[in-house]
Amino acid sequence: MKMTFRWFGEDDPIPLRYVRQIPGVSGIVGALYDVEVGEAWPEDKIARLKHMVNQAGLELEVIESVNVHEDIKLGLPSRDRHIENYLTTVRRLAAAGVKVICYNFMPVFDWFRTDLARPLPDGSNALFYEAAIAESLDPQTMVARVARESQGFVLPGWEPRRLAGLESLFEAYRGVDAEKLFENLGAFLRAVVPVCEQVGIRMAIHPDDPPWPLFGLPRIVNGQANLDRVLALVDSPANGLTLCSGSLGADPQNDIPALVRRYAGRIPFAHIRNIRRLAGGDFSESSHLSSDGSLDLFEIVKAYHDTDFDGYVRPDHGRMIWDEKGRPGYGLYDRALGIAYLNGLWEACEKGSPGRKP
Ligand SMILES: [Mn+2]
Repeated sequence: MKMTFRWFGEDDPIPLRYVRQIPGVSGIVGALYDVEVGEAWPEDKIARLKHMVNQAGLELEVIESVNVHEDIKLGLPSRDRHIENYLTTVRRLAAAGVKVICYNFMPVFDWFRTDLARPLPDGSNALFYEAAIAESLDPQTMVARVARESQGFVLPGWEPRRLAGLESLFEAYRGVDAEKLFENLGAFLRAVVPVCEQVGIRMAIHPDDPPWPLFGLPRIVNGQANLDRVLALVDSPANGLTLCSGSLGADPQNDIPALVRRYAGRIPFAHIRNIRRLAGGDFSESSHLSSDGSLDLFEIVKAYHDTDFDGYVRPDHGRMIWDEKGRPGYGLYDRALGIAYLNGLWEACEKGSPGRKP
């Protein structure tokens, strides 16, 4: 297991030297945030990011995300040009030493919450999903709400550029149901995975978050049956999952330790965090501690350990604690606490296993 930490580049309020001081962290999960989705990532910008990260004593082996242009998800004729650009980016990232590319295939919206700073009983705050609000608001209002609550930061997946022309995007998705979306994902993977195999990159699709349809848009990366299908689209280790416990775990049907065991060998990247499921489909993000949420983090880490997981891990999101100001979900303190806890669980698994190395 290689422990990593997501970092948003030079405008991230968390300096890399702080990240370097979190015990056990070997690398950054990074991205270029100033390249238009669908364009090829320039070599000099990749090199600059890598240099910054390496200078801090950290590795840059995981990219989250290289976003997929909506034309590819929609299956428009213009997708070919965007896929070509995607392949150029894949080759350039491989040349820079990147091993895993996380991406998602969610129409229009990326992850979705109704509150970015819902107070918790201990005085901290966290991302929160309230089903009644999600079901009653229109997409435009929702986008405005997220922008208002984001503390002045641009949130990954909610870049204003990406959400420009929301109405025409919704219009374009009218004819795209889950089957069509699967078809379009298949076409994308059949083009991208062979190149990844050649250059030593593993693609890792992030589940839909939350794992159910929103605003009438289809979602197809949300549970065992569909994950089986995604992996079967191209049967290769280079077609893998970012197994996100918090995203999939919002649906009580998803048994995370069982999914970890089922997909062993096809999980190059693990997001491990907890959530607390509430009545009516609501859920709150929580600290990583098992007793603070609905997921058993020990059983999840044990499933990775039992299946000889040797991929990358990140603590995904954290709460905002100790009056920290930052990107919702992406403060330093609670993510660092999450890492310390995951390290502890992993060490306990190592030393508790019979036949462990001395
Ligand atoms: Mn995640």
